[in-house]
Amino acid sequence: MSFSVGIVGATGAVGKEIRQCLEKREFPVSQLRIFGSERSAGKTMPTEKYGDIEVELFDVAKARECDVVFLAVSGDFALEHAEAICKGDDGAVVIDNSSAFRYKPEIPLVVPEINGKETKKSKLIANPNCTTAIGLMAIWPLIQKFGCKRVIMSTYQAASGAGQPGMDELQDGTRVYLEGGTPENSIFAYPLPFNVIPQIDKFQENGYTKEEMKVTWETRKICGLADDFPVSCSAVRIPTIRAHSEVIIMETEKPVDIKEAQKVLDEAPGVKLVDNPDELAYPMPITATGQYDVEVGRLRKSLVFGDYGIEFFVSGDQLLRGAALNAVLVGEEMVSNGSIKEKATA
Ligand code: 11C
Repeated sequence: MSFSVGIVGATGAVGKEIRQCLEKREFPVSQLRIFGSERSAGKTMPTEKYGDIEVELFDVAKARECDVVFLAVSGDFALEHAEAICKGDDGAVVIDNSSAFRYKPEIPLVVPEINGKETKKSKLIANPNCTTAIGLMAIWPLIQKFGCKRVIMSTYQAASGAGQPGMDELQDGTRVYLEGGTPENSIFAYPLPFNVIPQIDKFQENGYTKEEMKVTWETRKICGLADDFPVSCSAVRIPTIRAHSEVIIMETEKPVDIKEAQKVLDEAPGVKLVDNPDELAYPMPITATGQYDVEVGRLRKSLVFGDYGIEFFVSGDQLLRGAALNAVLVGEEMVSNGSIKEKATA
């Protein structure tokens, strides 16, 4: 069985990675269709596996012809078109990377290794925020083993979270800075080279940013926790290119044995345990970049929560586990559970 697959936004940073994940993971594709704006329609996109593909001007009717469509576009675009693409028996499954549908109770928000079964409930699936998805790869196995009373996170987020323009602004600004100039900024609130910025997305009335609240809301929803389960995040932008890092502190219900925690994480899907301080082995953005697995290390008993707490460090590729890989894994799950179906051809 193989499927007609569409990507909307394939020229952006996440869209490119979705196409590459489909190729590398040998997603069963009978036809790959790339949809874009008037600016990119008619251009040719070379692909390794599927040859040269002409970018088609997006319209809902064409997207509906696909079996599954990956949206790597803005929330506004998704809000306008996603439901129309998947509506009815003859619509396509839609896997949306934006935050447009994440907080709607009827739309599954999925990390396949945690709540993949949710994909059976809807033809429209929301892909989580990158920071949430990366952190949960380690948090979820530990919740299952030790239970959890609260989670506190501090993040160190790469420029790629703001897409290709964010990565370009960091690289161009670094060159300017090293030549003695003053870098300009339009994507980030301040110049990012040689700086850290304690703001990602807009400030909310409670003093947290939208990015920080996304981590709270999404952790609760994906892990099936109570609506008031305590999860707090401080999100900080740092001048790295494409892997997010996170310090995570969990207060647990059961006492934590660090060796057991290491074993749990070593066996967890999507996780690479990198935890040998004697050899200076710990997660870093530079080693996590380009990897499917999220690196987890620096595991230690919490000085704050004693036996009932664990602290650790995580680095994961923002464009892969944080976006494209997770979306393609959702697609794979929906192929194997029969939620993505081949349309009958005339
Ligand atoms: C960042 N995490 O690093 C954000 C980008 O909710 O899909 C991801 C925005 C989202 O800037």
